[in-house]
Amino acid sequence: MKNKIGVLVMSYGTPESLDQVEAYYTHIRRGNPPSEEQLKELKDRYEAIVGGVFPLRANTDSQVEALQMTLNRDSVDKDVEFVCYQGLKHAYPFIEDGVEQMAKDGITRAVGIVLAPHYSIMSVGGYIKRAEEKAAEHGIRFSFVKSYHLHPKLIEALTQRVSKKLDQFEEVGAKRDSVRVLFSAHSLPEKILEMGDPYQDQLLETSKAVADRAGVKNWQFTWQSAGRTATPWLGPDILDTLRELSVEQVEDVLVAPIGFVSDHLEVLYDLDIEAQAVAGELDMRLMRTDALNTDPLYMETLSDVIIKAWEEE
Ligand code: FEC
Repeated sequence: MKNKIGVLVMSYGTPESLDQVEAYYTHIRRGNPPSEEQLKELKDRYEAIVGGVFPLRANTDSQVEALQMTLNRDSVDKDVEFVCYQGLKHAYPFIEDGVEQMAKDGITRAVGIVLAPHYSIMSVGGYIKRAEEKAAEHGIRFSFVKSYHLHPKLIEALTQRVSKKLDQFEEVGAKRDSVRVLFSAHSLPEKILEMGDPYQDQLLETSKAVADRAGVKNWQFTWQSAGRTATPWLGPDILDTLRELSVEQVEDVLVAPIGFVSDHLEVLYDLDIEAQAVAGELDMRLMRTDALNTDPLYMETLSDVIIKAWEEE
Protein backbone atom coordinates (compact mmCIF):
# COMPACT_ATOMS: atom_id res chain seq x y z
CA MET A 1 0.00 0.00 0.00
CA LYS A 2 1.26 3.47 -0.89
CA ASN A 3 2.22 5.88 1.88
CA LYS A 4 -0.50 8.56 2.26
CA ILE A 5 0.54 12.22 2.26
CA GLY A 6 -2.14 14.71 3.31
CA VAL A 7 -2.49 17.94 1.38
CA LEU A 8 -4.33 20.73 3.17
CA VAL A 9 -5.74 22.93 0.41
CA MET A 10 -6.70 26.22 2.02
CA SER A 11 -9.03 28.80 0.54
CA TYR A 12 -11.01 31.84 1.67
CA GLY A 13 -14.39 30.10 1.97
CA THR A 14 -17.88 31.36 1.30
CA PRO A 15 -21.33 30.78 2.83
CA GLU A 16 -23.59 28.05 1.48
CA SER A 17 -26.78 30.12 1.66
CA LEU A 18 -27.90 33.69 2.36
CA ASP A 19 -28.83 32.87 5.96
CA GLN A 20 -25.18 31.91 6.63
CA VAL A 21 -23.87 35.31 5.49
CA GLU A 22 -24.14 36.86 8.96
CA ALA A 23 -22.04 34.13 10.63
CA TYR A 24 -19.53 34.31 7.77
CA TYR A 25 -19.22 38.09 7.98
CA THR A 26 -18.89 37.90 11.79
CA HIS A 27 -16.05 35.40 11.38
CA ILE A 28 -14.26 37.69 8.88
CA ARG A 29 -14.64 40.50 11.44
CA ARG A 30 -12.96 38.33 14.11
CA GLY A 31 -16.18 37.73 16.06
CA ASN A 32 -17.66 41.26 15.75
CA PRO A 33 -21.12 40.99 14.16
CA PRO A 34 -21.77 43.44 11.30
CA SER A 35 -24.42 46.15 11.65
CA GLU A 36 -27.76 45.50 9.94
CA GLU A 37 -26.79 47.94 7.22
CA GLN A 38 -23.43 46.22 6.58
CA LEU A 39 -25.12 42.82 6.50
CA LYS A 40 -27.75 43.96 4.03
CA GLU A 41 -25.10 45.51 1.82
CA LEU A 42 -23.11 42.26 1.70
CA LYS A 43 -26.21 40.13 1.04
CA ASP A 44 -27.18 42.51 -1.77
CA ARG A 45 -23.73 42.01 -3.33
CA TYR A 46 -24.11 38.21 -3.23
CA GLU A 47 -27.59 38.51 -4.74
CA ALA A 48 -26.29 40.72 -7.54
CA ILE A 49 -23.64 38.34 -8.90
CA VAL A 50 -24.41 36.01 -11.75
CA GLY A 51 -23.28 32.41 -12.03
CA GLY A 52 -24.69 31.19 -8.71
CA VAL A 53 -25.01 33.04 -5.43
CA PHE A 54 -21.85 31.52 -3.89
CA PRO A 55 -19.69 30.38 -6.83
CA LEU A 56 -16.51 30.18 -4.74
CA ARG A 57 -17.72 27.00 -3.01
CA ALA A 58 -18.21 24.98 -6.22
CA ASN A 59 -15.02 26.46 -7.67
CA THR A 60 -12.92 25.48 -4.65
CA ASP A 61 -14.47 21.97 -4.69
CA SER A 62 -13.55 21.58 -8.38
CA GLN A 63 -10.03 22.91 -7.83
CA VAL A 64 -9.38 20.51 -4.96
CA GLU A 65 -10.68 17.55 -6.95
CA ALA A 66 -8.63 18.47 -10.03
CA LEU A 67 -5.53 19.05 -7.88
CA GLN A 68 -5.76 15.61 -6.28
CA MET A 69 -5.93 14.01 -9.73
CA THR A 70 -3.01 16.08 -11.01
CA LEU A 71 -0.88 15.34 -7.94
CA ASN A 72 -1.35 11.57 -8.24
CA ARG A 73 -0.73 11.66 -11.99
CA ASP A 74 2.48 13.69 -11.50
CA SER A 75 3.78 11.42 -8.72
CA VAL A 76 2.89 8.07 -10.29
CA ASP A 77 6.56 6.98 -10.17
CA LYS A 78 6.81 7.72 -6.43
CA ASP A 79 5.69 5.43 -3.67
CA VAL A 80 3.04 7.80 -2.29
CA GLU A 81 -0.60 8.73 -2.62
CA PHE A 82 -1.58 12.38 -2.10
CA VAL A 83 -4.94 12.89 -0.39
CA CYS A 84 -6.39 16.42 -0.45
CA TYR A 85 -8.36 17.96 2.42
CA GLN A 86 -10.08 21.34 2.27
CA GLY A 87 -9.46 23.93 4.96
CA LEU A 88 -11.36 27.20 4.63
CA LYS A 89 -10.47 30.44 6.37
CA HIS A 90 -13.96 31.74 7.11
CA ALA A 91 -16.44 28.90 6.44
CA TYR A 92 -17.02 25.21 6.97
CA PRO A 93 -14.91 23.04 6.64
CA PHE A 94 -12.56 25.37 8.52
CA ILE A 95 -8.76 24.97 8.37
CA GLU A 96 -8.92 23.24 11.78
CA ASP A 97 -11.57 20.80 10.48
CA GLY A 98 -9.31 19.80 7.59
CA VAL A 99 -6.42 19.07 9.95
CA GLU A 100 -8.72 17.15 12.35
CA GLN A 101 -9.93 15.00 9.47
CA MET A 102 -6.33 14.22 8.49
CA ALA A 103 -5.62 13.11 12.06
CA LYS A 104 -8.74 10.89 12.04
CA ASP A 105 -7.55 9.33 8.79
CA GLY A 106 -4.18 8.51 10.32
CA ILE A 107 -2.17 11.05 8.29
CA THR A 108 1.20 11.84 9.90
CA ARG A 109 2.90 13.78 7.08
CA ALA A 110 1.29 16.65 5.19
CA VAL A 111 1.80 19.67 2.95
CA GLY A 112 -0.25 22.86 3.23
CA ILE A 113 -0.95 25.29 0.40
CA VAL A 114 -3.26 28.29 -0.06
CA LEU A 115 -5.24 28.95 -3.23
CA ALA A 116 -3.65 32.41 -3.48
CA PRO A 117 -0.21 32.79 -5.14
CA HIS A 118 1.15 35.77 -3.15
CA TYR A 119 2.33 35.76 0.46
CA SER A 120 1.30 38.29 3.06
CA ILE A 121 1.54 37.83 6.79
CA MET A 122 -2.11 39.00 6.86
CA SER A 123 -3.35 36.52 4.28
CA VAL A 124 -1.37 33.32 3.67
CA GLY A 125 0.53 33.81 6.95
CA GLY A 126 -2.77 33.65 8.84
CA TYR A 127 -3.87 30.43 7.16
CA ILE A 128 -0.53 28.76 7.91
CA LYS A 129 -0.53 29.82 11.56
CA ARG A 130 -3.93 28.23 12.16
CA ALA A 131 -2.98 25.00 10.38
CA GLU A 132 0.32 24.80 12.31
CA GLU A 133 -1.43 25.24 15.65
CA LYS A 134 -3.93 22.47 14.93
CA ALA A 135 -1.29 20.17 13.42
CA ALA A 136 0.85 20.52 16.57
CA GLU A 137 -2.07 19.19 18.69
CA HIS A 138 -2.16 16.06 16.54
CA GLY A 139 1.55 15.61 15.90
CA ILE A 140 1.18 15.86 12.11
CA ARG A 141 4.44 16.87 10.42
CA PHE A 142 3.65 19.67 7.95
CA SER A 143 5.54 21.56 5.25
CA PHE A 144 3.97 24.69 3.81
CA VAL A 145 4.14 26.33 0.40
CA LYS A 146 4.21 30.05 1.15
CA SER A 147 3.97 31.48 -2.38
CA TYR A 148 4.28 30.46 -6.00
CA HIS A 149 3.79 33.79 -7.74
CA LEU A 150 6.53 33.35 -10.36
CA HIS A 151 6.02 29.68 -11.23
CA PRO A 152 6.48 29.46 -15.04
CA LYS A 153 3.20 27.56 -15.54
CA LEU A 154 1.26 30.12 -13.51
CA ILE A 155 2.83 32.93 -15.54
CA GLU A 156 1.98 31.07 -18.75
CA ALA A 157 -1.67 30.55 -17.71
CA LEU A 158 -2.04 34.25 -16.82
CA THR A 159 -0.28 35.35 -20.01
CA GLN A 160 -2.64 33.25 -22.14
CA ARG A 161 -5.59 34.99 -20.49
CA VAL A 162 -4.21 38.47 -21.09
CA SER A 163 -3.39 37.67 -24.74
CA LYS A 164 -6.84 36.20 -25.35
CA LYS A 165 -8.58 39.36 -24.14
CA LEU A 166 -6.22 41.62 -26.09
CA ASP A 167 -7.21 39.61 -29.20
CA GLN A 168 -10.85 40.33 -28.32
CA PHE A 169 -10.10 44.05 -28.03
CA GLU A 170 -8.59 43.94 -31.53
CA GLU A 171 -11.64 42.10 -32.85
CA VAL A 172 -13.85 44.98 -31.71
CA GLY A 173 -11.60 47.54 -33.37
CA ALA A 174 -9.23 48.62 -30.59
CA LYS A 175 -5.48 49.00 -31.16
CA ARG A 176 -3.71 46.34 -29.06
CA ASP A 177 -1.05 48.73 -27.78
CA SER A 178 -3.58 51.32 -26.72
CA VAL A 179 -5.31 48.96 -24.28
CA ARG A 180 -4.16 49.76 -20.72
CA VAL A 181 -3.67 46.49 -18.82
CA LEU A 182 -4.45 46.85 -15.12
CA PHE A 183 -3.09 44.05 -12.95
CA SER A 184 -5.02 43.96 -9.68
CA ALA A 185 -5.17 42.25 -6.31
CA HIS A 186 -7.00 42.48 -3.00
CA SER A 187 -5.85 45.50 -1.02
CA LEU A 188 -4.58 45.13 2.55
CA PRO A 189 -4.05 47.68 5.32
CA GLU A 190 -1.10 49.98 4.55
CA LYS A 191 0.66 48.94 7.75
CA ILE A 192 1.90 45.76 6.00
CA LEU A 193 4.50 47.91 4.22
CA GLU A 194 6.10 48.97 7.52
CA MET A 195 6.24 45.27 8.46
CA GLY A 196 8.43 44.53 5.40
CA ASP A 197 5.70 42.29 3.99
CA PRO A 198 6.52 40.79 0.55
CA TYR A 199 2.89 40.98 -0.75
CA GLN A 200 3.20 44.15 -2.85
CA ASP A 201 6.60 43.20 -4.32
CA GLN A 202 5.42 39.71 -5.25
CA LEU A 203 2.33 41.14 -6.98
CA LEU A 204 4.51 43.55 -8.97
CA GLU A 205 6.84 40.69 -9.92
CA THR A 206 3.93 38.61 -11.23
CA SER A 207 2.56 41.62 -13.14
CA LYS A 208 5.92 42.33 -14.77
CA ALA A 209 6.52 38.69 -15.68
CA VAL A 210 3.10 38.40 -17.34
CA ALA A 211 3.43 41.75 -19.11
CA ASP A 212 6.88 40.80 -20.46
CA ARG A 213 5.70 37.41 -21.66
CA ALA A 214 2.56 38.85 -23.28
CA GLY A 215 4.60 41.65 -24.90
CA VAL A 216 2.54 44.29 -23.07
CA LYS A 217 4.20 47.65 -22.37
CA ASN A 218 1.07 49.64 -21.56
CA TRP A 219 0.34 48.37 -18.03
CA GLN A 220 0.13 49.34 -14.39
CA PHE A 221 -0.82 47.77 -11.07
CA THR A 222 -3.83 48.79 -9.00
CA TRP A 223 -5.56 47.57 -5.84
CA GLN A 224 -9.16 46.47 -5.45
CA SER A 225 -11.73 45.34 -2.84
CA ALA A 226 -10.29 47.34 0.10
CA GLY A 227 -12.09 46.69 3.39
CA ARG A 228 -14.60 49.12 4.77
CA THR A 229 -12.63 50.06 7.88
CA ALA A 230 -11.19 53.26 9.33
CA THR A 231 -7.53 52.22 8.84
CA PRO A 232 -5.84 53.26 5.56
CA TRP A 233 -5.65 50.53 2.91
CA LEU A 234 -3.15 50.20 0.07
CA GLY A 235 -4.16 52.26 -2.96
CA PRO A 236 -4.90 53.42 -5.55
CA ASP A 237 -8.17 51.56 -5.72
CA ILE A 238 -9.29 50.43 -9.16
CA LEU A 239 -12.26 52.81 -9.21
CA ASP A 240 -9.94 55.81 -8.70
CA THR A 241 -7.51 54.39 -11.24
CA LEU A 242 -10.29 54.21 -13.84
CA ARG A 243 -11.16 57.87 -13.18
CA GLU A 244 -7.49 58.87 -13.58
CA LEU A 245 -7.23 56.91 -16.82
CA SER A 246 -10.28 58.69 -18.14
CA VAL A 247 -8.51 62.02 -17.54
CA GLU A 248 -5.55 60.60 -19.52
CA GLN A 249 -8.11 59.79 -22.25
CA VAL A 250 -7.53 56.03 -22.06
CA GLU A 251 -10.56 54.39 -23.70
CA ASP A 252 -9.81 50.67 -23.46
CA VAL A 253 -8.90 48.88 -20.24
CA LEU A 254 -8.22 45.23 -19.52
CA VAL A 255 -8.21 44.22 -15.86
CA ALA A 256 -6.24 41.11 -14.91
CA PRO A 257 -6.96 40.19 -11.26
CA ILE A 258 -3.74 38.23 -10.75
CA GLY A 259 -4.16 38.01 -6.96
CA PHE A 260 -7.21 35.75 -7.32
CA VAL A 261 -7.46 32.26 -8.76
CA SER A 262 -11.18 31.71 -9.15
CA ASP A 263 -14.51 33.36 -9.85
CA HIS A 264 -16.02 34.79 -6.66
CA LEU A 265 -17.57 37.91 -5.16
CA GLU A 266 -14.45 40.09 -5.36
CA VAL A 267 -14.21 39.47 -9.10
CA LEU A 268 -17.86 38.98 -10.09
CA TYR A 269 -19.10 41.97 -8.08
CA ASP A 270 -16.18 44.33 -7.48
CA LEU A 271 -14.92 44.13 -11.06
CA ASP A 272 -17.79 42.88 -13.22
CA ILE A 273 -20.49 45.04 -11.62
CA GLU A 274 -18.90 47.90 -9.67
CA ALA A 275 -15.85 48.68 -11.82
CA GLN A 276 -17.84 47.99 -14.99
CA ALA A 277 -20.44 50.58 -13.90
CA VAL A 278 -17.75 53.22 -13.33
CA ALA A 279 -16.17 52.39 -16.70
CA GLY A 280 -19.61 52.80 -18.29
CA GLU A 281 -20.03 56.25 -16.72
CA LEU A 282 -16.59 57.22 -18.04
CA ASP A 283 -17.40 55.89 -21.52
CA MET A 284 -14.56 53.37 -21.29
CA ARG A 285 -14.47 49.84 -22.64
CA LEU A 286 -13.50 47.51 -19.77
CA MET A 287 -12.82 43.80 -20.10
CA ARG A 288 -11.56 41.29 -17.52
CA THR A 289 -9.33 38.25 -17.94
CA ASP A 290 -10.93 34.86 -17.22
CA ALA A 291 -10.24 33.33 -13.81
CA LEU A 292 -7.81 30.41 -13.54
CA ASN A 293 -10.33 28.05 -11.86
CA THR A 294 -9.19 24.49 -12.80
CA ASP A 295 -6.89 25.46 -15.68
CA PRO A 296 -4.47 22.49 -16.04
CA LEU A 297 -1.50 24.89 -15.96
CA TYR A 298 -2.66 26.20 -12.58
CA MET A 299 -3.24 22.67 -11.28
CA GLU A 300 0.26 21.69 -12.48
CA THR A 301 1.73 24.75 -10.74
CA LEU A 302 0.17 23.65 -7.45
CA SER A 303 1.09 20.01 -7.95
CA ASP A 304 4.71 20.92 -8.73
CA VAL A 305 5.24 23.12 -5.65
CA ILE A 306 3.46 20.63 -3.37
CA ILE A 307 5.58 17.69 -4.54
CA LYS A 308 8.73 19.80 -4.15
CA ALA A 309 7.73 20.83 -0.61
CA TRP A 310 7.13 17.17 0.30
CA GLU A 311 10.42 16.00 -1.26
CA GLU A 312 12.53 18.75 0.30
CA GLU A 313 11.55 17.95 3.86
O1 FEC B 1 -16.96 34.84 -2.92
C1 FEC B 1 -16.89 34.88 -1.68
O2 FEC B 1 -17.85 34.55 -0.98
C2 FEC B 1 -15.67 35.32 -0.95
C3 FEC B 1 -14.85 36.26 -1.79
C4 FEC B 1 -13.62 36.80 -1.05
C5 FEC B 1 -12.33 36.48 -1.35
C6 FEC B 1 -11.48 37.27 -0.50
C7 FEC B 1 -10.12 37.24 -0.55
C8 FEC B 1 -9.27 37.99 0.19
N1 FEC B 1 -9.64 38.79 1.24
C9 FEC B 1 -8.52 39.37 1.76
C10 FEC B 1 -8.46 40.24 2.83
C11 FEC B 1 -9.56 40.76 3.49
C12 FEC B 1 -9.49 41.65 4.63
C13 FEC B 1 -10.78 41.97 5.00
C14 FEC B 1 -11.66 41.26 4.09
C15 FEC B 1 -13.04 41.33 4.13
C16 FEC B 1 -13.88 40.60 3.29
C17 FEC B 1 -15.35 40.64 3.32
C18 FEC B 1 -15.81 39.79 2.33
C19 FEC B 1 -14.64 39.21 1.69
N2 FEC B 1 -13.50 39.72 2.29
FE1 FEC B 1 -11.59 39.18 1.85
N3 FEC B 1 -12.27 38.04 0.32
C20 FEC B 1 -13.58 37.77 0.01
C21 FEC B 1 -14.69 38.32 0.64
N4 FEC B 1 -10.89 40.53 3.20
C22 FEC B 1 -17.24 39.48 1.95
C23 FEC B 1 -16.18 41.46 4.32
C24 FEC B 1 -16.87 42.60 3.67
C25 FEC B 1 -15.93 43.50 2.93
O3 FEC B 1 -15.05 44.14 3.55
O4 FEC B 1 -16.07 43.51 1.69
C26 FEC B 1 -11.21 42.91 6.13
C27 FEC B 1 -11.43 42.13 7.39
C28 FEC B 1 -11.70 43.06 8.55
O5 FEC B 1 -12.79 43.70 8.55
O6 FEC B 1 -10.83 43.15 9.40
C29 FEC B 1 -8.19 42.13 5.28
C30 FEC B 1 -7.37 38.92 0.99
C31 FEC B 1 -7.82 38.07 0.03
C32 FEC B 1 -7.00 37.35 -1.08
C33 FEC B 1 -6.20 36.21 -0.52
C34 FEC B 1 -7.07 35.06 -0.08
O7 FEC B 1 -7.88 34.55 -0.90
O8 FEC B 1 -6.94 34.69 1.08
C35 FEC B 1 -5.92 39.34 1.22
C36 FEC B 1 -11.87 35.49 -2.37
